[in-house]
Amino acid sequence: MKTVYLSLGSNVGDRERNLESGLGRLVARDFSIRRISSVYETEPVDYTDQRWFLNLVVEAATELFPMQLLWRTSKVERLLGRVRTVPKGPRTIDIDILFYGRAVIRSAALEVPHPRIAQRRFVLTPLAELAPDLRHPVTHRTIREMLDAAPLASVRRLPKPVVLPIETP
Ligand code: PH2
Ligand code: MG
Ligand code: MG
Repeated sequence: MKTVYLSLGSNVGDRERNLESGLGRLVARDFSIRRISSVYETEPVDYTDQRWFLNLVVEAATELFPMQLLWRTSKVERLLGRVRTVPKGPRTIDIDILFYGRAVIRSAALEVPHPRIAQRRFVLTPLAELAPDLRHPVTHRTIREMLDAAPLASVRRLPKPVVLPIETP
């Protein structure tokens, strides 16, 4: 069983509902969600001419291997009707693998830890709620240290948590 951290983001349609249904569809016998951060409304970065995002981070336990986990997250993105148009542009749901235990993977299909964690407050802020002392396996910096050094960008915590849909037995 590995502990993994995933980042979810949505900026198209009913953003909150997209996050909830994305979480619900990830869950299976081989993937269980342990903790969910607050939801943040975040200023778009990289490609800035788009709607603000809702972002959150989850901690999960999984028996899936990294590529199997990537197939699962891609499947959920497709199920929610994600269409790839502009790179880093609007999306109904984006699910990124941030950390997979302490594994370091650098392949064409998958890079873990996610290569842009240290630059992204929309990832670091929710992640710091769950695991402020988690260390990056390559740079050895903690989440809190990365957050303190990250470029400024607006992230606002929303008061209402997302609700994980009840699992069907
Ligand atoms: N995702 C991106 C690019 N920019 N900006 C915010 N605020 N939130 C995101 O999830 C996001 C982004 C590419 O995946
Ligand atoms: Mg992304
Ligand atoms: Mg992605």
